[in-house]
Amino acid sequence: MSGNAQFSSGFVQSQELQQHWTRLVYRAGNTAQGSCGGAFGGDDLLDFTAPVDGFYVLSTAAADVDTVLYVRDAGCNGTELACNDDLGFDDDDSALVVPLVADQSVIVAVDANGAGGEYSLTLDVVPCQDEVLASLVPQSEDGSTIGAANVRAGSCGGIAAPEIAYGFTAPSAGTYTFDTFGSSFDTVLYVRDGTACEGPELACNDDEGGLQSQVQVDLGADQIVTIVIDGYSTNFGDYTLGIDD
Ligand SMILES: [Ca+2]
Ligand SMILES: [Ca+2]
Ligand SMILES: [Ca+2]
Ligand SMILES: [Ca+2]
Repeated sequence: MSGNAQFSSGFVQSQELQQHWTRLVYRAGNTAQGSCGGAFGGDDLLDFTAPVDGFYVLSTAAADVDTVLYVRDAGCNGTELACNDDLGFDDDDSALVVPLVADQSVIVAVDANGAGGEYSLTLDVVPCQDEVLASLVPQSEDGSTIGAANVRAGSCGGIAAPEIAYGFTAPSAGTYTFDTFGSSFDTVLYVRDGTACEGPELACNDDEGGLQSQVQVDLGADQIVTIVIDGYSTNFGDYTLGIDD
């Protein structure tokens, strides 16, 4: 465990919660492996405690190392939360997204298939809600998913497209309608219960009438939901989110 290093939470909380690490793994021992690889390669195990709730986006870049990246719950035999070997058929770097809650401790492992070597590790955090809307109806909100992160998906789509998530509190009990009518692209819309990054999905819709989306959900007074405007396939663009009761 000589390669073990401590992420400083205070350091991570600086600026935009973004970190870039460059480390040497070629002297690290082979102490761990992930479900997707790393059985025979030296590994670098990093303790990390999440400073805030969010989606943690981790990626490696290495010129001469076929990296394997995984995240486990803290402890020697912690449950694996995510594992990635290769970004693509011809790209042996690794990347993954794992939702964590504030103060959750995990081990970030950079492992290797074959020989170790120098790598850089990048850590970014995407909040569970990008913005919080006013608790009123009707309202509409204009925005864009251009350049947004792709860390979420609904049961009806959105795996490969960037998205924006809003927090919304129902001002009174009733049936609420959310839509993306007037948006410039093929949207996917879903609503999750609560403020957690991956709360239970209440509704998901791809197309309603045209390529835009509409869902209806019954909410109690002061119930908080997370509304996500995502895209079909890899689509992105300007949107209008409508909320009515
Ligand atoms: Ca290993
Ligand atoms: Ca790899
Ligand atoms: Ca998405
Ligand atoms: Ca659609």
